[in-house]
Amino acid sequence: MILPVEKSKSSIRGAFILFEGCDRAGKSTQAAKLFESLDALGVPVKLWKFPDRTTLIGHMIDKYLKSGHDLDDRAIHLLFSANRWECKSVMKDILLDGTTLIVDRYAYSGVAYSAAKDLELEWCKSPDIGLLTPDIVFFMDMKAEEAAKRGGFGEELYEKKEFQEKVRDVFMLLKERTWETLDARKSVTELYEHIGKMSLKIIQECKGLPLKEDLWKS
Ligand code: DGP
Repeated sequence: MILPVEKSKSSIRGAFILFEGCDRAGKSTQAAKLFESLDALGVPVKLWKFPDRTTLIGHMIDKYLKSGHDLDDRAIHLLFSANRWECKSVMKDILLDGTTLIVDRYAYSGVAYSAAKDLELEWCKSPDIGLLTPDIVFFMDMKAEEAAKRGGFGEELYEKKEFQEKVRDVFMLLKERTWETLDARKSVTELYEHIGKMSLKIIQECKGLPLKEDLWKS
């Protein structure tokens, strides 16, 4: 008789690789490129994007971003955070299953965009305390005036030069040991060379390490 085998969790976990930065800095392009390259190498990998507009909370955020719907700044901040919390357990399972997760925006964007509206930094961080902690953050850095020259800038609510400059300033305050700041003006290929190498290194390093669920816990 063949007994059903319980799906065992691999002791080798995946890496949590995050891309952060202001609008039009090239995060999604690099995240997609990294996904394709790792997938082609046979590395188990998934791509995730925040805000995750596919969920109920994500639909509300999408409506807000597209219509400029009048919503209290703190209320929208909490919605963005709730959107990350509702995905936490699935993200955790993916990582513990040995799959690397490439994430396009996360809690750092949450804080940067809300603190740029003059909400207190510590208040902005608090709802995201205890989320999964990324193993590496590629911060795609670019001045707002450069980003504004790129296609599509200005289509959504936050895409105004002055506001983006404030967002960038807050990002700078959030930098941690795990951050790799990249000059987003460089070519896609040049940037990817570095990102690809660093990602393979971090995937190796994370294999035997426990998953961190201590974002901003002191
Ligand atoms: P994107 O789909 O990456 O272009 O993001 C849509 C917009 O939402 C963009 O202007 C950045 C902003 N954004 C992303 N995450 C958050 C967040 O957690 N909080 C706030 N307030 N804005 C965010």
